[in-house]
Amino acid sequence: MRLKGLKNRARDRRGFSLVELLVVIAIIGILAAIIAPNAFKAIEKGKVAAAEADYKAIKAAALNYYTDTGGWPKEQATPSNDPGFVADPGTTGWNGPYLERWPARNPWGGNYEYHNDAEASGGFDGDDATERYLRITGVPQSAAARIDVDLDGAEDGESGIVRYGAEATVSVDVLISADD
Ligand SMILES: [Ca+2]
Ligand SMILES: [Ca+2]
Repeated sequence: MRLKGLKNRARDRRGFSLVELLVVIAIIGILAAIIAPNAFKAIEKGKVAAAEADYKAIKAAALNYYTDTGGWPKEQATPSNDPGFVADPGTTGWNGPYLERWPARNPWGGNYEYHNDAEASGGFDGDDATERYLRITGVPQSAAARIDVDLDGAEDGESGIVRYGAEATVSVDVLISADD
C-alpha cells in the first residue's frame, strides 16, 4: 500500500513540466526584483525619519535644558550616555526629565553621542568656537546624504548643520546649537 502511494505521488509530480517550473521561477524572480528594492528603500527611509525625529527631540531637550539651567549640558566621559536630559545631573535649575529616555542605539545599530565641543581643532567644524552637536555613528553614506538633504540647506558633508565624511559608513554630526 505504501509503495503504491509513493508511486502515485511520483506520477503526480510529473504533472509539472520543466517549462512550467521555469515560468514560475521567472515570475518569482521578477516579483522579487520589483519588490525588494522598494522594500529596502522603505526601510532606509524609515530609519532616516526615525533618526531625524530623535535629533529633533534631543535638540528640543537641549534647548529646554538651557532655558531652565542657563547653560548647555556637559559632554559626558562616554558621550553616548544621557548628558542630563533624563537623569538630573545636579545642575541648578534642572527641571527635567527633558526626554523620556536617552536612545541607546540609533536605527543603524550605532550610537547617539551628545558633544559639547570646546576643542580648538577637530570637533564639529575644527574652529575654536564651541558648538553642541549630535553625533550619529555607523550611518551608511546614502542615509547620511538623505539626512543632509532633509535637515541642511545644501547636500555637502563639509558644510552647514549636517557634516560627515566620504567613507561608506560615517559618523553624521548634526548641529544642536552654535550659541554660547
Ligand atoms: Ca568648533
Ligand atoms: Ca551639510
